[in-house]
Amino acid sequence: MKNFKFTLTVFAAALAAALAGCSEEKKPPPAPAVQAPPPPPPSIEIKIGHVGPMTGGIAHLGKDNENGARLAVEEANAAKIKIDGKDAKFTLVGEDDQADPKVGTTVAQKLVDAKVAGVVGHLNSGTSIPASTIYNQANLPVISGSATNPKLTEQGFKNQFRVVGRDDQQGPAIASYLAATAKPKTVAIIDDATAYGEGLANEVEKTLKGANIKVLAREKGTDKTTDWKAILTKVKGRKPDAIFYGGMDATGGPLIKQGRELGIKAVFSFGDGACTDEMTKLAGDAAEGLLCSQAGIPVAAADKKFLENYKKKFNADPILYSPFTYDATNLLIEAIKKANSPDPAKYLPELTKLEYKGATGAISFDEKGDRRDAEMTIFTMKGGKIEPVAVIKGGKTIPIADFIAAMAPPAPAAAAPAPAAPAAEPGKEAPKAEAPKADAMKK
Ligand code: ABU
Repeated sequence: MKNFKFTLTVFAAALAAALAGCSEEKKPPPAPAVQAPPPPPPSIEIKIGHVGPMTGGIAHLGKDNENGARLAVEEANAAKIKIDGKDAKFTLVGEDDQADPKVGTTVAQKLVDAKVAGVVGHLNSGTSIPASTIYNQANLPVISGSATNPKLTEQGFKNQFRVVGRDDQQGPAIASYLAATAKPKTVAIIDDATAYGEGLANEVEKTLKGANIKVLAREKGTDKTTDWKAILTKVKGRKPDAIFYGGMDATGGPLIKQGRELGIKAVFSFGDGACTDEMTKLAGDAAEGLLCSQAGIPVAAADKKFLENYKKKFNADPILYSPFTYDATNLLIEAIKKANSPDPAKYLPELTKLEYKGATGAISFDEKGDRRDAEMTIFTMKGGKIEPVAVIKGGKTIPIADFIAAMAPPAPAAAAPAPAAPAAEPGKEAPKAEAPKADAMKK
């Protein structure tokens, strides 16, 4: 019995040990140590300011300018640029200056306080000039894609640039073309009393007088005038052969419409601010035959990729100066890349010496901050569309088809016969007028 008990005890102990062993084997393996996710790569936010009128009569132009800047910022983010070893995240800080000089200075200060790295704008000369003092005090680089009054870059500010031409180029260009094509004996000049409208009208007057054309007494409205009948009635009585208006499309449209309604037969001509297809919406058939100018290449001659991407993103075609604000934004980004820093003190020296191939052609700045060798384009309104006729560059007048062909990239070497130039406006007639004289180009 004793032996049996002993045997049973030994058996129970062995069984317990075996069971214990079994249960140890079935235990799940120890959980691996939880690993912390890798830290996100260091990033840097770089703010770019854009200013223009987002409300009021020329909000369509302000929005067009802002779209150009926005497209450039989005493309830069997609390109995953690194600045100082960090992922650069560009953001566009948009402001509305309402095309009002006072509001312009207020929003300029707002952008300085927001610590933007640079500014694209303003659209108007009348806002750009007073705002430039604020940007200059903050040593903040600013590039306008549309302001054409010479004073902007005549103040000796090292931080101020523009990527369009100046009105002391544009005035002689449109006045010479008007003189050559319409051959007027007398011209009436009206302006909107803004820095741009009045300044451009003065340049036109100088050139016409230089060509021995009689310039009649100046008439003035404002940048909000839409009822021009009293002024036009006075002008009609003076029987001008041509009328030049210095102002924007929102006021130029009613002006030409009411002029025709009053029976004025004179040739109308406008500057860049009123050289848009908007004229058709505002004036209808009355705008046919309008002569006008832009202080740069025509939109149709801008880089094809830019035109496609703009259309894709905004479901609309660029109106006037968005290819230029696109380039202005890219110039800021390029200089930041070259300096490897968004600090204006570090990248401003890079900006001044950039040689950049933009959507509007080759860009570099002279010592004043003006675009070197800026083009001027002459347009006529035909069938409800403003159509480029000729580009004036370096004192030479180039028929538009030749200019667009020269802008197009060369055909690949192995390609079959080169396709016709990607003409925005194929088969356009070369200008029949004699070319404006090279010496009419002041700058
Ligand atoms: N250059 C046309 C419109 C902008 C400006 O005021 O200069």
